[in-house]
Amino acid sequence: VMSQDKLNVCMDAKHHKEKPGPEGDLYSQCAPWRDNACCTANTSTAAHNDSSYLYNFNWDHCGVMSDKCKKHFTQDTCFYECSPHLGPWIQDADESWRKQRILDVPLCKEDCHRWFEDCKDDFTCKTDWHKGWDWSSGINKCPEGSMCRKWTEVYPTAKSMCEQIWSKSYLYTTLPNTSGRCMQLWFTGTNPNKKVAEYYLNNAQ
Ligand code: FOL
Repeated sequence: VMSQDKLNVCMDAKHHKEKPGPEGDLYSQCAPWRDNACCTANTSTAAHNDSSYLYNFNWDHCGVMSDKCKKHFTQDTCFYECSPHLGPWIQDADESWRKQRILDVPLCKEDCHRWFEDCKDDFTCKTDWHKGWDWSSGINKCPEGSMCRKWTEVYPTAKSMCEQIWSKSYLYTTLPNTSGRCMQLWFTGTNPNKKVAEYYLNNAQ
């Protein structure tokens, strides 16, 4: 049935596989997705590299990003590239680099808050990291006229960061990991997000 499709799919985007499946050898922080993934092993390795071929994205656009902050961006990349349970939130996108995107994925409170806590001493020049960079050098630099500012000046709250950084990929929630009603970027063992996707599929938002 149609709703079964949505439980186990990959979005039509830049590096996603056509269909999810086992990979066996996903790298480091992407390893939790190895039993069923939308990313290849190569994508999982690239997810851990600075300015990788995935998007040539430069985390260090306002000085070197701290390791404790960067590990959350690596985890976000694993989640974005590897998750096979994003069906309820996949939308068509009008973008040059992907046909589909995710919108308003309900993120567990813990993941959003830890990400914000670990990044709040870093710096950035933009609120929406999807658009408006200077790509003239091949990697993104801060556009002319923008200034590097403290993280907390750009994002006053964890909510503002989680929702704005990837143009509403995530919806901030106050739901805890244990609720089964929010998606987790960080997990070990069985992927807890399958049941969450099932819930939202059967209880249309
Ligand atoms: N993580 C999550 N959770 N959601 C995402 O949508 C997501 N997307 C990326 C990485 N992690 C994600 C991909 N990031 C550009 C910038 C960032 C990016 C992909 C592409 C980029 O080329 N921006 C151009 C505009 C390109 C266009 O729209 O044609 C720019 O103006 O800076």
